[in-house]
Amino acid sequence: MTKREQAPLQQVLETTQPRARGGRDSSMEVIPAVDIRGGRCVRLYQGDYDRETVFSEDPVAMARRWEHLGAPRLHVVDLDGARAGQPVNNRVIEELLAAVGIPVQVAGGIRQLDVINRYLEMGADRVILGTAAVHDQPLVGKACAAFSEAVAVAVDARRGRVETAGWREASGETPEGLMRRLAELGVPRFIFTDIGRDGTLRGPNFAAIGRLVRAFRTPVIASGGVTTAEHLRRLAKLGVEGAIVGRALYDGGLELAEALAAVHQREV
Ligand code: AMZ
Repeated sequence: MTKREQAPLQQVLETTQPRARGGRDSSMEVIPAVDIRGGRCVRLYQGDYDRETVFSEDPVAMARRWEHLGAPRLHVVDLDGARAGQPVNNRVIEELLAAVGIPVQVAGGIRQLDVINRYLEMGADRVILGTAAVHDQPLVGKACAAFSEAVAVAVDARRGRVETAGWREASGETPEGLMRRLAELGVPRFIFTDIGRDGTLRGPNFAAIGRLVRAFRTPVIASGGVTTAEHLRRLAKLGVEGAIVGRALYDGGLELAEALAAVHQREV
């Protein structure tokens, strides 16, 4: 008997029906980002490798801290890996995965099936494909067939065009165009980042996020510029599945407890 057959009816209904939009917002996940470069926990400004702020020498301790403070999941990016096209900070990510009990999604430099496999074996809950989703769609198809829900695709756009390879190459493709093709391949989840907002504390691109959520039945996690509790409430109303928060939690004055409370109002 499969897990779904054993699940209570309510749960089955929730997982098989399209998400309710506008209102059913208490389930949005607030996901702290742990971006790793040179073994340290950093934030970049608009993804620019020359505009880095180091927040900790110890990404594993940082991950533990977010878990301790109640994060339901973590978003871990190997920034060197995204630029190099292969994992670079995989040792520290392996340590991090061993050190926390909450689900962790891992991104950056994941361009081959065996790399996906290794991260999943290390305990990653999901692996995220960015560049490969633009340039190697057969890989995305194979990954989704082999690992289904453990795969997600990052759609990272600047001024409405998707970028790859550490956000240093423009693809010319629109997020909608890319997502349409990938949804057909069976991608179970998208993570949309507005690069121009990322690390800026300027607020998310609500218009673009709203359009994508309405256009696709595939769940969308929003990223880039999320700074206040009000931003999180608005994202929840748009119907996103989760919101990744980076700089705001590190130096933008947003407490994780406040962020979690903003989207779990019925539970506080
Ligand atoms: O900040 C950056 N320059 C950056 C970044 N955060 N470049 C890539 N990334 C992230 C993407 C995605 O999660 O948002 O790396 C991942 C994609 O990596 P790859 O190697 O699959 O393109």
